[in-house]
Amino acid sequence: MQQPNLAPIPELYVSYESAQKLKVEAADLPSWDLTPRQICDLELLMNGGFSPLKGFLGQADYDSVVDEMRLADGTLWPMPITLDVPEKFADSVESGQDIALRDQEGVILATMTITDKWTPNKSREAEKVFGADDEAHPAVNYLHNQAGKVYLGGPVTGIQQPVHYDFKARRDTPNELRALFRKLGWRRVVAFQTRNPLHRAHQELTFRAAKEAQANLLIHPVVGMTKPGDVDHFTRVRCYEAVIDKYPGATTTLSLLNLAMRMAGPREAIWHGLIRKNHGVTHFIVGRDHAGPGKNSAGEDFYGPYDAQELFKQHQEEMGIEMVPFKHMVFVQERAQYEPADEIEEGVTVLNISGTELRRRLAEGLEIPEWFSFPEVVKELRRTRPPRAQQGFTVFFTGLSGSGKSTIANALRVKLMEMGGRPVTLLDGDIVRKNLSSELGFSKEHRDLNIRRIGFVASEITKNGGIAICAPIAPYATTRRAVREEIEDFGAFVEVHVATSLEECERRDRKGLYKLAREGKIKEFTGISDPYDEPQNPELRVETEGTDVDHCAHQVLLKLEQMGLIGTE
Ligand code: PPS
Repeated sequence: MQQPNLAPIPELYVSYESAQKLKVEAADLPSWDLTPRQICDLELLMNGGFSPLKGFLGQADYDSVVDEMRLADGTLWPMPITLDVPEKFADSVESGQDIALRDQEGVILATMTITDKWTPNKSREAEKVFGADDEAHPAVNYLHNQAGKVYLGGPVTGIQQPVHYDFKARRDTPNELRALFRKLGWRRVVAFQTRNPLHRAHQELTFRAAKEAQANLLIHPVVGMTKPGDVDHFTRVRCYEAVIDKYPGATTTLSLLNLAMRMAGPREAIWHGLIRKNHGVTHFIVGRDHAGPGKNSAGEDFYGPYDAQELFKQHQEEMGIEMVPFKHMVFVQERAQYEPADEIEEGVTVLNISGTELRRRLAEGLEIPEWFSFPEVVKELRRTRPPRAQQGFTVFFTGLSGSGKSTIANALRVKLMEMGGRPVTLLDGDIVRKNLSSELGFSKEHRDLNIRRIGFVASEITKNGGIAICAPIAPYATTRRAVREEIEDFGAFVEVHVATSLEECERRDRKGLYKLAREGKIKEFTGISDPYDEPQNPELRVETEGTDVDHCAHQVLLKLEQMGLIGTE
């Protein structure tokens, strides 16, 4: 079973001449601008990474994949690869019709013949594929809050690969990797999937895995989409390039995979294995909590730590790729080396630094010992993640109209400017609505757009090392979460709930709006005729009743200090 078949795998591209012709014809077709996740999926569909899929799943295949982890013809395939679109676009196209699939700049990458159009039961998909209909799971959150309502399915005709400007030489299609393995004479190859920087423990375990499997090693990190909050792939690739030199020469290679992960644990492990098989790999490392999404909304793990290994083991024969189970490696101080945790006798000193502890040390500028990582890797991580006191961040006030958000935000702005060091920008609800969002009203759609615009500006400020203070009502939890995710890629997001009660806001009625809302003269007024989702876990909740503004602003400052975002001196 480990004998590789390194013959080329079928791709969905047409010849260069046909592609040129098709591109011209496709310009007249209805066209769909692919989302970043769909672009990743399309790339792997077209280059054979998702073989045997020939396009986005139709309804029969979708139902069968969701229920049975198999295509309708019985072939093992664990992940629904679907083209989700909004109802408006779905209503404008029919089964039997061809559509053009474009990237975000409008370049036509492929055409698709629509064979199926349906409205999926997303809760069922969440339960079956991700194990729970719980939006704490990033893919379930995506499914409910980002993906369109309707799915289109049908075969894809590939015109060109998505364009990448970064690390071109490190990206390989399945056929390019197959050709490389043929050329190098690599008959057994073990792949390591990762979305994190490699530290010494990973290097040790991958090296051991390769020795055990008597195979060469492919470091195959995901650079498409990973878990929100992960280290960006630019930094990671620089880290991988530093680590690749630590392996014995000519045993190991590095290639980047433009996959959009779903964090689906056991199902994801099977999916990852099939993708690697398509890339000409014979063995695949499955670790503890493979592609784990973190905790659910009850604070528990979504999957058991070895569920992925179990499921993989059951299917590896059929998949034609063998699992090398991940050994949890720890550092034994007395012997100054990494060893599998389950092989260590009592009484020796075991050292370990968790991901959380590493982030804390980076955030606080603390030492990261050489036994844990390579100096080159630590240097890259420190460049990207300077100590928190030097990073940009966003303070996001949310609360009812008249709760005191703007007043506290203003006081905070002045105090932060007094301290100096970083530029401070206030994006107050009213100011934003005068400038950035002057054409918007208060429908759900418009409020979402308003908050997303604020989030976009705040994320740019945060990325560039500034402080953004936002003070809109931001009544919807899902929109606040989306903004948080966007900003946390670059720095801290500090949500402050200004928890003044509706009764008190109405009693103050500083702008006379509550009266008008009660009289029905203002429609969709937050708290009266439009909902406000109270934040469940804000970084800080401030009560304004019986407390002066200065004190509230001071509470925020203390929180920022406690989070290491501002200096104490
Ligand atoms: S949102 O929901 O976050 O987009 O709202 P925001 O941009 O913060 O704007 C809120 C200010 O607009 C005034 N206003 C209303 N608020 C809520 N609902 C309705 N229908 C509405 N119409 C006008 C109100 O003065 C809010 O100001 P603040 O500063 O919150 O008191």
